Amino acid sequence: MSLSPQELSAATRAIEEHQRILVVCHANVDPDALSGALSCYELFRSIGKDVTVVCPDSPPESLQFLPGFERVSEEIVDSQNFIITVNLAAGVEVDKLRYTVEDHRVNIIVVPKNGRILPQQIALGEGEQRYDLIVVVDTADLPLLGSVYLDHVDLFAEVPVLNIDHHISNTRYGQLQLIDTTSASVTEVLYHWFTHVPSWREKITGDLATLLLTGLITDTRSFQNPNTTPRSLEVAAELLDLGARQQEIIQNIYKTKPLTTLKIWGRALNRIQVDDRAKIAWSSVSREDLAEMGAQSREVSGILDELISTIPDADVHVIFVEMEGGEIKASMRSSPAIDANLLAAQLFRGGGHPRASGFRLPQAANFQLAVLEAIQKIREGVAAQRSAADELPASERAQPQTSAPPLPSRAPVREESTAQPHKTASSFDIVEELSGQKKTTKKRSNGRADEPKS
Ligand SMILES: [Mn+2]
Repeated sequence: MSLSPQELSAATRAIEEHQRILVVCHANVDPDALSGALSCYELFRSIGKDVTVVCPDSPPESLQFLPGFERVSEEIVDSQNFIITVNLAAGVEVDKLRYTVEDHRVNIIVVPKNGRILPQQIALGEGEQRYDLIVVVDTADLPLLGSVYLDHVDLFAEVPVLNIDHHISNTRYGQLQLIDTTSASVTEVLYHWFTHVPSWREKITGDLATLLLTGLITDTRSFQNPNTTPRSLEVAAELLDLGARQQEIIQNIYKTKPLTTLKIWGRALNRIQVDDRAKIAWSSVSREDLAEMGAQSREVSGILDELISTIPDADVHVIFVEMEGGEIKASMRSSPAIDANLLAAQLFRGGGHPRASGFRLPQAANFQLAVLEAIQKIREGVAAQRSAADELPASERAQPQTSAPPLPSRAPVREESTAQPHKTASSFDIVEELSGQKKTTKKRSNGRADEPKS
């Protein structure tokens, strides 16, 4: 679904009519979300708005090259003015105003030039909100903002929300929406919007073009993912014309990895195992591996993509990581022939999307043995799905990937949700779920403090 001129001009009007704009993006931030938020910062600032960018957790260092990175704060400061009004009687003027703070009391001292001020002349009231518009980028649903939303539900209820996204799973929250599910990245949506307004188009600097191109490159995985459309390629070309620094993006996103990350990837790739008959490929990283390489479990994120590109023939790819605390975390991707969400849910009470899911296993005395037991279960689950599919008429079987419409990648995923309906997702949807054991889920209603990816 593309954007209508009405939607575009309603969003433009919202920006023009508001002054104090809060821009937020989802927890476990990815490059598209962050560069989308910073693109909004750049553009809204250039037309004279007060803009605050909040990202619920600290963005990865690899994104430090993004123009405006240092502007991002982690928390919303929603302190509000409290106003004490003194209604002056006719002819009374104020001479001096001072205040003192002592013992948790604020004393405001108003000295009139003449006449008197009586207690009944005083009125109290709340000042205006610190923000008058919230712009949410790349986020399919408000709870995916993590603490930024959960700790400030009132703010989101009181201030109008503009919801800008490209995920098919977007719940269409907010008073205004710019949702284009045919766009490969949220920055592609932003590009259409920014260039639709002639006076804004002129404001697209090399920095802004670089931000917009970053989201497009990363969400299409350098134009490799099936969500890449002819239009995305055109947008990329136009952004280069506008001065986007493509080499800088590639260098920072793809060519710069800490040595510890390379070492732990090497260990995991070295340990790939393949069951040719069941078409399952897996690898594992133990606590000892992490300690030996001086790596952290979140650095394992991204290996799954390597696994998929290394062994494209498998129907199921799984990576097991023994977390620092001993619990085992597994991430799984599947070809269209297998429902990864069903496997995770039925076998391990995990969940996710049909093509990308995750689950957890309790701490085990023998990590490798626990992995092999899990693989055995997956083997049985895969066999059960295949025989069920064989009983279906051909028309109801899973369609091959080539016939699927282009999908936005990297939906912020509620990986273990059971209440959510299955949503469509590309096979690259949850690249970062391995790093997702952060604080952002602390208030989840199901109380699983360690649940990944809010
Ligand atoms: Mn995105």
